[in-house]
Amino acid sequence: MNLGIHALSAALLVTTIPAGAIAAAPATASATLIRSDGTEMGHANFTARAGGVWLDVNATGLSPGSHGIHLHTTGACTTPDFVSAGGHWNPMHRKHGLKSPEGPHMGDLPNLDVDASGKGHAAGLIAGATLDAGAMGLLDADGSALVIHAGPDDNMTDPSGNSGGRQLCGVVKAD
Ligand SMILES: [Cu+2]
Repeated sequence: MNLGIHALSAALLVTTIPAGAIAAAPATASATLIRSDGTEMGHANFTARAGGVWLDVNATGLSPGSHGIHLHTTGACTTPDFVSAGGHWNPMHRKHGLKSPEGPHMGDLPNLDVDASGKGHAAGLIAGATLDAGAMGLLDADGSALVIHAGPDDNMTDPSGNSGGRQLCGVVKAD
């Protein structure tokens, strides 16, 4: 009989804990954007949500106009050229370009609009991405990086959209 009473007590205990108290906090990550000399020029926040990862990015010191912006496959931003970040993050093995019938890369994002003061802000959902080390995770073994380019992405040309050199780079790091 004692065993039965203990089992019942345990069941009641579990059911009386509010659901919110045992739910994990939303996973977040961030990236500090640096330019070729290592100076900080912006910040990005990543938040896990249903259906993907929400990205919110603020950057400065860019030329006014449209700039390619992507998630790249390696979490390394070695100055001055940021080639260390590798190619676009592409876990689905598709071609580059939001307008490409064979695309896009998971890391392809809409061009960043930069105002006359050199500042740009963008926010949106990276559908299907996760903030973990899984197959669709931005925090896999070699990480990932957010890169902003000198020119606009034509949303078509594989593998990089002809968006020019890499101006800002930030390694995605779990908060
Ligand atoms: Cu890029």
